[in-house]
Amino acid sequence: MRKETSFCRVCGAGCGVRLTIDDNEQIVAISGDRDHPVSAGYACFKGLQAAETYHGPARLRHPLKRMPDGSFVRVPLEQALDEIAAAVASIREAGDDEAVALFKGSGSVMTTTARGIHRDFMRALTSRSYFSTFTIDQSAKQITAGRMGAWHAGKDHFDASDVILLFGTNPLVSHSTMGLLVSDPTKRMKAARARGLKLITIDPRFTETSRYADIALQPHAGEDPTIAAGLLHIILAEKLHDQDFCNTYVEGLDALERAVAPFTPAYVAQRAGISADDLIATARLFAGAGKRGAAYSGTGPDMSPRSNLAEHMIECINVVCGRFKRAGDVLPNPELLSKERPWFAQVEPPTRSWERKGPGRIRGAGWFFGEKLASTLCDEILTPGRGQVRALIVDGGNPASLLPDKAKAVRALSSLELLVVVEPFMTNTARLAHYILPPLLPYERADVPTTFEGMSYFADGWAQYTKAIIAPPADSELVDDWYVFWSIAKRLGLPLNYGGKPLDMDQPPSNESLIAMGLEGSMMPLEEVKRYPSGVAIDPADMPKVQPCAQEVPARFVVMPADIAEELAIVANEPATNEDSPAYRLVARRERFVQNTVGIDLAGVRARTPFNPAYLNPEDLSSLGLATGDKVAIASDHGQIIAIAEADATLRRGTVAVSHGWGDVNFDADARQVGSSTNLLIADDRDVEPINAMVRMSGIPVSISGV
Ligand SMILES: Nc1nc2c(c(=O)[nH]1)N[C@H]1C(S)=C(S)[C@@H](COP(=O)(O)OP(=O)(O)OC[C@H]3O[C@@H](n4cnc5c(=O)[nH]c(N)nc54)[C@H](O)[C@@H]3O)O[C@H]1N2
Ligand SMILES: Nc1nc2c(c(=O)[nH]1)N[C@H]1C(S)=C(S)[C@@H](COP(=O)(O)OP(=O)(O)OC[C@H]3O[C@@H](n4cnc5c(=O)[nH]c(N)nc54)[C@H](O)[C@@H]3O)O[C@H]1N2
Ligand code: SF4
Ligand SMILES: [Mo]
Repeated sequence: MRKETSFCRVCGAGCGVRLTIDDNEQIVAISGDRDHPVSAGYACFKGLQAAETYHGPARLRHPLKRMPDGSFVRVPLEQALDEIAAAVASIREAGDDEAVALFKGSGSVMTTTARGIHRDFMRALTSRSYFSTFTIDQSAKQITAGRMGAWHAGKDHFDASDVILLFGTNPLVSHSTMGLLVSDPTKRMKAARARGLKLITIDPRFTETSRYADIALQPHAGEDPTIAAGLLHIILAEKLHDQDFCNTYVEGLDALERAVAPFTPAYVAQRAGISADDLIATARLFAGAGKRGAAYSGTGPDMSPRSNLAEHMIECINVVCGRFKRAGDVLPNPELLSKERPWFAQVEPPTRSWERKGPGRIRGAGWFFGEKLASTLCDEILTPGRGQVRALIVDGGNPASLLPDKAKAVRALSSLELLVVVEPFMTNTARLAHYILPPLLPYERADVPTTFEGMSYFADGWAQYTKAIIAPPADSELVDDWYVFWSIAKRLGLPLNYGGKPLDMDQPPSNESLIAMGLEGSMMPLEEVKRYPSGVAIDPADMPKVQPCAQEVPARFVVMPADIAEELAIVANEPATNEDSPAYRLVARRERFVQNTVGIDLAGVRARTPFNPAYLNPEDLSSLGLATGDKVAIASDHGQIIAIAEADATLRRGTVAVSHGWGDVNFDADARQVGSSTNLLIADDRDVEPINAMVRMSGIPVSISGV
């Protein structure tokens, strides 16, 4: 029996953990590590499922190959890689490099060496067919930065905030609001409230986070552009904005003021189904001289219709109020494992990088931050012609369950000439694969926490290194994710870089050497990080101070570019009605016990949450003549699903909340056994946003009936 220290990698929070491991290399206990500088003993339900994840019957332990009759047989790793490389080579022989694609899922984001090799692998193949979950998540944020500009030093820090405004994010459950609340969010929120933080949540649901709010608006889903425009209307009319900041850093304030003029409190209240007084109170609580603290958003606005517009208008609130770190402010959360960089009190001007790329082959959709758009993947596979995706490698993702239009996703993935899935479980996607290569799981390999190239994901500056603390199961043949890519490149005779630096293609590198390569020049050197097994926080004396604007002529935020003005005008001309037909809007939400589809296969998880219910306000439920546990049919203009109803008084009426990722590839399977898939309700080729082709994954009009 021994004790080991590491950090959890089920989600990006990276909580410190202590594991007790017996002489058979079995995890017998896991708990939060009290010595961790950030999580300080906290760990959530998902992270505590490690024993079953690593040693339970659902885990795949050998590479598998699908036979013509659909069954899977074990195949030695090197043979699988030989066959995969040969299939890739034969597809490339037609001279179309784009035919080989990669889908990066969230299950490889927390693996430093996997994340580090994906783009280099695609460069080696000279294929731009790189897809990830980024473009079915919150890429509206990057579009906003690309159209409006971004503040180099970032928003006001949580700890220095007087007030925080949250649009459609529930960090107390999701542990994931960028730079705001990640690990141990409830304790942190309580501490902030105790020191006087004011909190506003805007969410059709009175969420776990709303319990700490001074104001919790519960609007109709999909009205964030209206609500944000309404708040701007009040802020500018009542002169609650920061005029000095705007004078220096904002271009188009007058145009913004004119554009939000139609969004009167009465109009917004009517549309969003909230009270005008509450909207005014929200603007007054958030804005005003001398206050610090920013507006944040999550998947709510970024998945609903007009997500890019919503995100732009939300960020405009921060801009007109100047809620950014200013020169001389301390920046408590630099990424210690990224290269040290200065932070400036200045605007990074808009780049509109996507406009230089030209349209792609599906529906004229373009490229976005070096990626093709996830909502076009199915048609990239199904549409013949040059560039058609014929081979796909999925690393740590479950696109069969998580792409919009699940029926089409299953059809597309099933039609591939080669589907390789690097995946520890028999997921819906794995079932469709020609080869499944199960990876080592986090505690079986060395790692460092996720960094996002200098962006501050965490609310704190901290770092940790973990060695592999547990041996892989006896009689298993597992693979490091990066090794799959190295091995294929080697067999194809293609030189491979890692983080831009060439790799030895004769001898495989070690995981450790790749980690060291990735961290060259990091703010905190790897050797120093290794001295602290429980992790290390930045010394307050080393926290960087934001430097004054270094631009000769300060760049400005462009708050009302032509495309935004045009879209906002369309919204302003829509009638102020909230009479929905069909009667309900389906919203996306996260569940406490699973991380997307991670955990769905575990008995310990199923005991807590056997399926994903359709949550409805109890009054809606009784007006439908239904009760908790009844089957309901939910129909959109694209499809219909059967779900199990559950009363939830936290939802506003007219809203049905269902989490994503559940359901089988057999669409007739019993919802009580397998849950229900909202992606059967979502089209991937209409109701899409400009630029990122983001689909409508929340705020979906649906009708509901008993079955
Ligand atoms: N436990 C758990 N944690 C997770 C995940 C998980 O599956 N489970 N998933 C991870 C992933 S991949 C991500 S991207 C993050 C997401 O992190 P968050 O964005 O914080 O996700 P949610 O907790 O679903 O919060 C979104 C909220 O938006 C609300 N909402 C829905 N539609 C609208 C709308 O139109 N407008 C407004 N204002 N609100 C709306 C929902 O009611 C919900 O409360 O969470 C991560 N963390
Ligand atoms: N309708 C609807 N669709 C959605 C969403 C929604 O809210 N509604 N949310 C969207 C969002 S925000 C996201 S991020 C995506 C998520 O989409 P995905 O990232 O595709 O989904 P996950 O279920 O997180 O998949 C992670 C996979 O990685 C595997 N895995 C776990 N650990 C490891 C590891 O160490 N190595 C490897 N190789 N694999 C590992 C897991 O078993 C799992 O199958 O879904 C999107 N789709
Ligand atoms: S919050 Fe995330 S990192 Fe922390 S224990 Fe839970 S799953 Fe693991
Ligand atoms: Mo996500």
